[in-house]
Amino acid sequence: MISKRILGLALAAVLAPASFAGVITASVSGSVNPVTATYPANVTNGGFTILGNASATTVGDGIDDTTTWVFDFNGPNLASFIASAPINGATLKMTLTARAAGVTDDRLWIGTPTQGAMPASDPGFIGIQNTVPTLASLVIGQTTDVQANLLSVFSPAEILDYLQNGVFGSGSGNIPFVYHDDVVVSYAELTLTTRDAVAPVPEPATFALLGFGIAAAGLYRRFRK
Ligand SMILES: [Ca+2]
Ligand SMILES: [Ca+2]
Repeated sequence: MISKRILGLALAAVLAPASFAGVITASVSGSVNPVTATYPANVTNGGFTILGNASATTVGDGIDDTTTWVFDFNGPNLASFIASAPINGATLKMTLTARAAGVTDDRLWIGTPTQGAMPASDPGFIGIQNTVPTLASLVIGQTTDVQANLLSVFSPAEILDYLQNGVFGSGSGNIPFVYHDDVVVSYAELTLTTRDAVAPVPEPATFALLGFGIAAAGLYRRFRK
């Protein structure tokens, strides 16, 4: 019978490759049908905060809304990830439900709404229509997964700077986003990679490693006797 300690050693042997520093992911989730409120009240939709404005007072309906969120990368892998820079991949995935025809000129930027409602001159501004080719084909009322390569807009050094130092007072390890304005954002995920990124270990190999770990632990125990 394997003691808890030996099993722990075996699991550590299996988990060591998985704690690799070359990939970090942060995500935020919410409902595709948030509750609504009346401006100036905000709507909390899971990890998203939805802001309205004085000319379109229903907040949370996905029409002329400003949706904000923070990707929080703080955790045990952040320091080792930063040490493994330069960043060579920054993939943003979002689940969007289009609510109005104006979706085709929607915009997304890194920052906070306190920077202004739609800071087209902000260095962090992304013309999402240029980075998400599927945006122009979004169908009103339909929920669609879209993807953007942030390295087509930002340099690896800029992404690293945002990650290390925060953006507009967000604090290090945090990258805040703003989406404006004619969708409900129900999911957002940002995955950052460095050259050290490796493919996940397939399950059969994991089991093989687990077996190896248990065998190694057994040998170690026998050796100590
Ligand atoms: Ca609205
Ligand atoms: Ca729009």
